[in-house]
Amino acid sequence: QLYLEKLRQNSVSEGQTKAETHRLTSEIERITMEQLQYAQSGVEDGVWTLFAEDGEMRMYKREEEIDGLAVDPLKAVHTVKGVTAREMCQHFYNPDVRFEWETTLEKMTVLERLSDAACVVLQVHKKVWPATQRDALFWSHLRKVPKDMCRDAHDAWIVCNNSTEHPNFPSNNGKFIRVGLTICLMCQTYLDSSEENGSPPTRDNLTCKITYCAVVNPGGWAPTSVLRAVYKREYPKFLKKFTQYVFEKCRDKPVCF
Ligand code: 6CM
Repeated sequence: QLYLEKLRQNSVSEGQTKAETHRLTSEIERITMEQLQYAQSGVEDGVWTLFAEDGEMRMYKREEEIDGLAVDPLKAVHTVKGVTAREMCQHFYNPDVRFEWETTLEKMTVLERLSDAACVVLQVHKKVWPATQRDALFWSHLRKVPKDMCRDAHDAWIVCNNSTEHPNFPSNNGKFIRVGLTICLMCQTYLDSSEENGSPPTRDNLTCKITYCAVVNPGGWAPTSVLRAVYKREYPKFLKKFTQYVFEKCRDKPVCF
């Protein structure tokens, strides 16, 4: 409760998002905080297996099954220079730009705008042979991380996406199988020594540390080998493409903290 109060005060005093309440407020607060702690915990415990590496990017997974379906948790870390945590997270959250970087999508509908930093989205993903096509219905929330939870970073932001239900769009209605998901993108901005010199930071002085966590339940039959092959190909492709997209989009714009 204390923590939730701190978050509300933080978002109001920062002047970014109004502390509006709506039917999903408490669920969103709880799961976003859980995801923040999960994202901040390390991958050095011997439980995670490195499966992809490219430059600064590292992707880890844990192989897990529920009722014979692979639900492998994924955790990825990456470092990108020249962008802030806020810029990264805003582009991940904003449904209006999703088709500019998300390559697995066929259709996306914003079902509800709960506040200026929370919405409910229905997505239809491209079909992967030989499995039934999937859809996903989830709330999405963008949030600045309270200063005392940023550790050594200048600032930190998080986006959390989590499955939900909507009476007008029931799951598994014939055409698609609904996936279940809990996904977060947590980004931290680091400044180099320019701050100490007293000059305002430029893009050359910024580094963004990115942590992406995903647990996706395929929701119904999908061959495990195909699923793992799809994830092995798609997650690195997504993170590289998305971070490059944000870098390009922001490079000629004023820095946004
Ligand atoms: O996080 C990512 N994208 C966000 C915005 O779209 C959002 C995405 C959620 C959907 C993730 C589920 C994708 C399922 C794709 C179909 C699976 C096929 C199963 C059949 C295989 C035999 O959080 C980036 C998501 C990158 C996904 C690889």
